[in-house]
Amino acid sequence: MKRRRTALLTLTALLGAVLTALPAAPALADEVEQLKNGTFDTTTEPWWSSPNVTAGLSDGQLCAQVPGGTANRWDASVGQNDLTLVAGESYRFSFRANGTPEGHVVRAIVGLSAAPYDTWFEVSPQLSVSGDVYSYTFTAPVDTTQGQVAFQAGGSADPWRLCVDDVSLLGGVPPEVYEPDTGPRVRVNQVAYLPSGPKNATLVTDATTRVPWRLRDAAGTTVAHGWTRPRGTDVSSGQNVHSIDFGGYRGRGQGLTLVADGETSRPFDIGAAAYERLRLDSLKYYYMQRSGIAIRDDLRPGYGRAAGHLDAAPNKGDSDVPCQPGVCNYTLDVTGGWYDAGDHGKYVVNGGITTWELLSTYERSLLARTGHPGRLGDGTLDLPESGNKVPDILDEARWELEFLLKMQVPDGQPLAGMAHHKIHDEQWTGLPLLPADDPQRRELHPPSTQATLNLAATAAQAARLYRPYDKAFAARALTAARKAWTAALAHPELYASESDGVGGGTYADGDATDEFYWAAAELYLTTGERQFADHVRHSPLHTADLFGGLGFDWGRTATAGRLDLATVPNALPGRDAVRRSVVKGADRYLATLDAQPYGMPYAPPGNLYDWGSNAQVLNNAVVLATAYDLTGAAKYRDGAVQSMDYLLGRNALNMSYVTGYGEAAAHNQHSRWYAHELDPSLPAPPPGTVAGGPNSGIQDPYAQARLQGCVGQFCYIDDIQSWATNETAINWNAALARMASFVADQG
Ligand code: 9MR
Repeated sequence: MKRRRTALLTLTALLGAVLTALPAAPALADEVEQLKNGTFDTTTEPWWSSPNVTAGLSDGQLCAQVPGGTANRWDASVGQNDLTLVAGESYRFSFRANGTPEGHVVRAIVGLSAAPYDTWFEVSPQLSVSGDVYSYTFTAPVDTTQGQVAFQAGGSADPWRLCVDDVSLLGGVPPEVYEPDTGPRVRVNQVAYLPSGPKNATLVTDATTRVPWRLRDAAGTTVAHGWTRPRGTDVSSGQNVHSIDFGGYRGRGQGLTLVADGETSRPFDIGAAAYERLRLDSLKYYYMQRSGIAIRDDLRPGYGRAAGHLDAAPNKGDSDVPCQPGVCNYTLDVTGGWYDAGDHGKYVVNGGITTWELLSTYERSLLARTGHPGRLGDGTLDLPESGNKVPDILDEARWELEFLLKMQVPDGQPLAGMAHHKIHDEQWTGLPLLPADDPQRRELHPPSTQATLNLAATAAQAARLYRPYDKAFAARALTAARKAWTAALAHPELYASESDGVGGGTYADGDATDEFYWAAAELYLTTGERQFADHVRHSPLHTADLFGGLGFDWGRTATAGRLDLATVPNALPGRDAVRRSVVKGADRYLATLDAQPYGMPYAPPGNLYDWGSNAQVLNNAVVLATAYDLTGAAKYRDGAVQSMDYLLGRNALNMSYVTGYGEAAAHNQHSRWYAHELDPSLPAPPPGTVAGGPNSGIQDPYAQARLQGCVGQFCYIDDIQSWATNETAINWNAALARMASFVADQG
């Protein structure tokens, strides 16, 4: 485009003048353009376009006539291949773009030009007719000579015209400096404190001696005051902090604020209502993760969608799924279940721990002194099954249980009774992509010991919990659990491969001792049989300390068994020691929580926050909550309740990690269908969705470009592209549901 080029030349001339007058800036010397012909002065070579797109020169720009009626963004594209990118080097990707008619979205990406088409950077601006200039910096995660820049314009019902100009990919630029907006320095639970519960906050300050604080009601009247407690440098954030304890205040109210050091916190309530809502929202999430069923818009306004992975094109469907080549000679109907996370995969290991945590949320409501089964009863979750006289939480968990049962290798086949580790797409897909639009072939992956024991554990647990509602299902579940247990004993070391991670996550785990312990515990609790009690008592994990810095999760499942042995009535010899071990673990987490100025029961070794750290914080809180259920001692209840403050805003980023809860809350979780950030016509994640949270590994390129060198709590970014820090996942929401339900019960 002529006019723009003149402007650009003028800027270069100016810069040149400045540069001759000043010592040369070294960063600029290395900046190298990677694209050929991004200005389209006389030709569009060497840019390509997909066959359904007519592209050509128009007014010094590249313009593309995009057909209507395609499903995905990448179904209609223009781009340039054969780019060389260097791992760790930062690039400025800039372009000018316009779209007619107004408001169409283009997905601009830098990625791999060949399968599996990894995307290293993407943006999806909504274009105007007059056009805008877009400019971004990202850091390449790999070395490649097969890089690609592409503008993907498909997915529109109607045809439209896309024009781009001044497309540039400049290498050797300084990496982007990312400064999170952390708002006021007084950090509170932005949702609610319980009237009779602990009330703590954290102040980020340079002050080294105590400063006064005031608690104000919504009208601005001071209702309590006191002094902060200086805590020095907080390891988890690297900040100098004070803590504030305003637990002496027991009034109720809405819109309170805490003022200290000249800063006013975000508003919060004192009351239990929000936790009653969160208990249900965090559970209502599962219906929207369901595969194989249309989501009814009347039940989830704004979230209705077509059924995913039944057999309607372009889905290949989950009703007749073959194995990966060479793995088996049969196909299985594995329809149903929940999508794991932001992807369309379904994994037995993660499905297992998730189902366990939902079922134990229900089981706790039956057994604990503060449990209220009615709050999880029939009609509470607005499900298609509501009204069937079965508690809704059991209806929801059954959707997954039926899928887990389908993943068992049929009789007569090699490895009969084992469970396939997972089923997912042959290749990774991009975002956004509604489940019903996924065109990939689906494959069963080899059975694993861990998947088999996840099936055994949850099916055994289901057998005791569904018996009052559906005897036949309970019996079927127990038969499958026994069969899985026997098969796992016969194949105790069949592990999923670390390298089987194309098209879905690996969920690889090199140790099944914990799954054996957990499955034996559940089988024992349901049947009371000696063989299972013996396995439990002889497991090295029975007396091991399970309550370390990291919380339990899909790969560390022994705690699930230990907690249930402690809480579900049983006659295991030595059961008192089991109960004491949980209380001892809780003492450890209380000590951690007290030592942390942000008050969470989580201090991972080396301050290295793990993938899904938010769920680990929550699961450590579950240990505290269980110690309260076992002992009735208020300190454990208060510790469990206080742990929620961290999730809901009392943290270094001053944000709630739960959508719809708190004034500044995460809302861009990585998901192929709650992809509002990429496509305004899609919904954002539903209320009550927890983000994975700070992850020191920052495995995704988006986080890598912005969070290099991040300290603990700062290893998080609320962007849909950060799948390592900001995904939604069924196991993480289960930990949230478990804790929301506990806290609501304390109100
Ligand atoms: O939560 C999982 C984390 O613990 C693993 O380290 C990681 C890599 O295997 O995978 C995470 O789980 C993802 C899964 O593999 C695929 N679906 C999305 C899950 C959440 O990110």
